[in-house]
Amino acid sequence: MAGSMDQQTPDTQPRPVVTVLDSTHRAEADVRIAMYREALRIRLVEDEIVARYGEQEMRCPTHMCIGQEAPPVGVSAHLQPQDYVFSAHRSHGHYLAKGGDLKAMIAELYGRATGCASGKGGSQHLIDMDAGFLGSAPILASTISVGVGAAWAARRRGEDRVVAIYFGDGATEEGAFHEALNFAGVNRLPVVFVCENNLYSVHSQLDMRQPAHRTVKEIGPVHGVEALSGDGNDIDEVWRLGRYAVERARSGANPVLLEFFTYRWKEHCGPLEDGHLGYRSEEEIESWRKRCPVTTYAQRLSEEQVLGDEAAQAMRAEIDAEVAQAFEFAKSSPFPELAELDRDVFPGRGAI
Ligand SMILES: Cc1ncc(C[n+]2csc(CCOP(=O)(O)OP(=O)(O)O)c2C)c(N)n1
Ligand SMILES: [Mg+2]
Repeated sequence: MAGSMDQQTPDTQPRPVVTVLDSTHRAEADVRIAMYREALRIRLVEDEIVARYGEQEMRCPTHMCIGQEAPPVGVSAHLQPQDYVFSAHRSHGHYLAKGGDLKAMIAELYGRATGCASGKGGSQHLIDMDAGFLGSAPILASTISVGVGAAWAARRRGEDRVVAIYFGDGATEEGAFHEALNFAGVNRLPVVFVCENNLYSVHSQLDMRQPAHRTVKEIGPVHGVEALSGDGNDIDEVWRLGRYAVERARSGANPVLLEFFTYRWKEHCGPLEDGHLGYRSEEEIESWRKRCPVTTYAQRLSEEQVLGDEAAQAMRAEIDAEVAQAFEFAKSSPFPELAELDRDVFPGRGAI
């Protein structure tokens, strides 16, 4: 089956890959500053959602990515405008890092007509076709197979396009994940699978759900997908592994699975803290907070004299203004017309 498909595809000969995994390698200063800026921007957007969620004007379920800013920032730094990104329920960072429109995202959370899904999708259904963010959907692993399909289409059309697909550790327990990996591995599709392993699926620990001593990374090679893992709270490390993976994928050498260890600070869904629930300890939460991807990176850039205090403050003021404008835009936008209700919706049995 794989052989006959290969015969239909355009040239699939891998090109040489020049990137090496040198642990001392760092991005240029301007790229590191841009990555810090994007991580801070994601954090400040999330903080504002948290601050305003209780006003009950954002009525959609919302999964915060606070604490998990490094993977989207470090991977997207290597993506081109024509590349695609797919994501799942915890997708704000992925959308923003790929260049998704902030105003349209906030308007979507407020259910307004100016939202990126016309106000009908909410936080879990973000999309920005212009930015190459082809969408988030909360059915676990569903966008993994759609993303692999997009990579297959790109290959068949001879397009230079890498597809980055983000998902959590819980999604790796879905059959669709394994089928998608296998198909991408067999056909050497230009895909970077990015697993944000935050150790939990809702309130279940990883070691209650998956075999002891078998990491997510180890699933890659059995499906013909090269795999690497690293510190998902370290922007430089994510950048380094992301660079290797995107180049491997783009060259046609092979798809790559990246497993990044990171941590969600807030409750599974919503803006609150959840240490009192008892499924994880306050000590564990605190230990990860101390390794905040945004502040630790700010400190490193300051120590290495890449970013000075004044420039950092100016950057923050700029982002604060942008975030405030996005919320003003959302709140002053109209709700969708009633006629929007069944537009862009597939009619099923019993639909109006
Ligand atoms: C097929 C499917 N089963 C169950 C759910 C309910 N569900 C929503 S999020 C979630 C946990 C996902 O965990 P993970 O993939 O690790 O992502 P995280 O929330 O930790 O970022 C579950 C079980 C779902 N959305 N889809
Ligand atoms: Mg998880």
